Amino acid sequence: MLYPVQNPYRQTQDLSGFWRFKPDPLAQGEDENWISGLPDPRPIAVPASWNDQFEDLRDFLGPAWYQTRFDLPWHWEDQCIFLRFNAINYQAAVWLNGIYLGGHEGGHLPFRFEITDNVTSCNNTLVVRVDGRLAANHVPPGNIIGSDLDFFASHSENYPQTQFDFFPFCGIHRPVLLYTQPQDAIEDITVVTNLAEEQGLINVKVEPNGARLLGTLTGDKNFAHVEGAGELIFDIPQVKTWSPSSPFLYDLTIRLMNGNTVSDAYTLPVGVRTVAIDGDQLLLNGQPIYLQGFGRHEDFPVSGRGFNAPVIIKDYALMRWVGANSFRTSHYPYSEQMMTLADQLGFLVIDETPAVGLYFSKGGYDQRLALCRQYVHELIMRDKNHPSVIAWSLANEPHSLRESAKPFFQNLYNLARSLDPTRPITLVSCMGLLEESFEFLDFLCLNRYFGWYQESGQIDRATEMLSAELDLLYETFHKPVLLAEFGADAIPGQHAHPPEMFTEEYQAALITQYIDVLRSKPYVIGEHVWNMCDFKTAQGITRMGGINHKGVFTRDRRPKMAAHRLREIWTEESENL
Ligand code: BDP
Repeated sequence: MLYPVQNPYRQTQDLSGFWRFKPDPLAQGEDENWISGLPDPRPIAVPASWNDQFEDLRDFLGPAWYQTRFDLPWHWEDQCIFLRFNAINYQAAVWLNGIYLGGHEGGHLPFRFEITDNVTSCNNTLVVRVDGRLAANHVPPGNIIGSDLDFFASHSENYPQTQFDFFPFCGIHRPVLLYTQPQDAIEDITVVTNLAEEQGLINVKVEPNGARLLGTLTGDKNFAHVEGAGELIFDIPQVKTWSPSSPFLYDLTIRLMNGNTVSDAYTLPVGVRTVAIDGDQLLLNGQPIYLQGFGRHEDFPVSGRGFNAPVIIKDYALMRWVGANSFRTSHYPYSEQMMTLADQLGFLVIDETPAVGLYFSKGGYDQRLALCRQYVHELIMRDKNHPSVIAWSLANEPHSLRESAKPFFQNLYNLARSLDPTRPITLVSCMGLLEESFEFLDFLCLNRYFGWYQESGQIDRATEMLSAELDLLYETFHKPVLLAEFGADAIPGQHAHPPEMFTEEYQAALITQYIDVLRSKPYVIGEHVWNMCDFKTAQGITRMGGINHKGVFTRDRRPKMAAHRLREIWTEESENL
C-alpha cells in the first residue's frame, strides 16, 4: 500500500489536529444517531491515545466516538479521493456525511476508503467509532476467562486484563490523511534489489500489471532511464549499497504513461542491499552482520501510543548514541514514519506483526488465524519496500504448547514467504526447545529472563543456564539465534553494591554478563536488550506504578547505568557495523 505523497499528480491533506470526542460507555451512539454529529463533545488531539489525555478515561477502553469536519482543497475534482487511517486501536467504524464507509480490525496497520462519491466540496462530517475493549478472540488477546491459557497465566490479574505486557492504549493513533490519485493511477510498486560483485540490480514491479511505465533512478553519479510494461529492471554498475554505516538511498521515480502523457508518478527511496541467512550467519550484502539493539515500544507520557514525531527523532538519536544498529518493532508494526527514518538513518529492523500473547485453544482458532493472516498481509504490503526491514517476525511469545500452534505458524510462514520471497522469517519465543515452529523458521529468536523471573538475584547461575540452553537449541535446530529479549527492571536512582535486583547496578551487570555469553557463541547473530525505554503497562503486582522498568532509558528518555555500559560495549564494536 503506497504512502500518500504530494506531487503534480497526487495531493494530500493531513486531518490531524483537534477533533471532537465522546466516550460511549453504554454503547448508545448508533441508536442516538451520533453518526451525524456528537452531542456535548469534548476536544481531543488526533493522533494520540485518549487514555492519558483525560484523567477520567485512563482505563476506559471504549467504545468512543471521534468527529471532525473538513472542506476539500481546490482542484480535487476529477481525481479519485481516498481517506486513509494510518492506525486506529483496536476496532474502527467510519461514517462520512452519515454514510457508513466500513470498518477495520487491528491496531497498527493502515486502511483506506475511496470516498470520491461520498465527499462534497464543503462541510464534510467525518465520524469514527473506536473500540479498544479487550476480548479473547482479538489479536492481541485480553479478558481471557477460565483455563484457556496453558501457560503464563500471570497476566490474568492485571488491570486492565491484557494478555500482553503493555498498556492497551486506544484511539486514533496515527495521522488521518485525505489524498488523491488520478483515475489512471499507480496502485502498487514492489522493489527487490540484488547484488553481483560491484553491480546492483533493481527489479521493480508495478500495478496495474502491464501498464506502460517510465522509470528514472537518480542518486550518486548514477542516472538511469528504463521503459517497460509492468516491470522494470535497472542494472547499476558500481552500485552504492545500503547498510547501517552507509545508508545510501537512490530515488526511483515511476511514471505511468498514457500515450505520450504522464498520468501518474510516484517517487520511492530505494536502498540496494541483500539480506540472507547462510549457515550460522546473518548476511547483509554478503557480509556477516551482528545485531545489537533493542526491543522497544511506541510509548510516551500523555500521547500514549500515538504518533509523536519528536520522540521518534529523539529515540533514533539515543539509539545512535548508545551504539545500536537494530531494533525489533515489538510487539506490533510501528508508524510508517519510523520505518522511513530507519531507511534514512541506517537501522536494521525486525518487523513484527501485532500477534503477541497468542493462544491456541479451539474456540476462536479460525478467527484468530484469519486475523493473523490479515496482519501478515497488511504488514508486508505496507513495509516490503523498506531496505531497513531485514526480517519478518510472525509473533511474540505465543503459548505454543498445543498441537495446533505449529500448523498455525506454518500457515503464516507460507503466506509471508509467498508475499516476500526475499527476507528471512522468524517468530520470537520464550519456549526454547518446545517451540516446534523453530523447525521451519529461518532463524530463531529467543526471549530469556534467567536472573530475573527465574534464578532471581543470581546472575552467575543465570548466565550458566543461558549458555547451556543456547547450545542445546543450536544442537537441536542448527539455526542461528538472536537473543531477542533479556534484561532486568531497574528503578532509576536505586543502587546497591554488590548488585541487587531493581538497582541500576544489577541491570547493568546482568546485561553485561549476558553479552559475554552471547559473544562466545558463533551461531548467535545478535543481542536485543529488553527494553530500550521504560514503558507503561496494565497495573499488577510486578509493575510498580504501572511501568515496566526494564528500559535502559527511563520513560522520559534519560540513561540509566546500563545505557552507559551498553554504550561502552557497543561503540567499541562500531567499526564492525
Ligand atoms: C517478555 C515479553 C515482553 C515483556 C517482558 C517482561 O515478550 O512483552 O514486557 O517479557 O516481562 O516475556 O518484561
